[in-house]
Amino acid sequence: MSTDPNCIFCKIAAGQIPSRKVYEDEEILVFHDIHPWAPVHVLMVPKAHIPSMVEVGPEHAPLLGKMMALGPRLMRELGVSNGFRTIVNTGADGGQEVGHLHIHFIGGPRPWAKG
Ligand code: DGP
Repeated sequence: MSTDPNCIFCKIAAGQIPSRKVYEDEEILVFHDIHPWAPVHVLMVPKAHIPSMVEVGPEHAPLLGKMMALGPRLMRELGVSNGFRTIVNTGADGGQEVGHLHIHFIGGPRPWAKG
């Protein structure tokens, strides 16, 4: 499995930087975002260093499918019962700040709702 020694999320996956873990298996780590936008805001990352969605290929399809299927289960376990938002920021213009593929799962009252 490829990792990047300079990557924050690789360091979190390796246990070198602490995080509030929600879920972990051999391929995937889920932890609370350090700057939550809502009562529940977790990040799901592959343990392998994939910089962004741009680098995702057909070989990653099983992993990404597993990630998408896992999200709703974890949100339910975290007490989210009224829906949630999923976001994948990609590249500079996509607002991606950390160069390691991650899916935001954001649940609870909607901070983005107007009015
Ligand atoms: P993005 O803009 O999509 O690249 O979002 C990166 C998110 O990662 C942002 O919401 C803050 C979060 N984040 C950055 N550094 C850390 C960290 O060291 N620990 C945790 N738990 N979250 C982090």
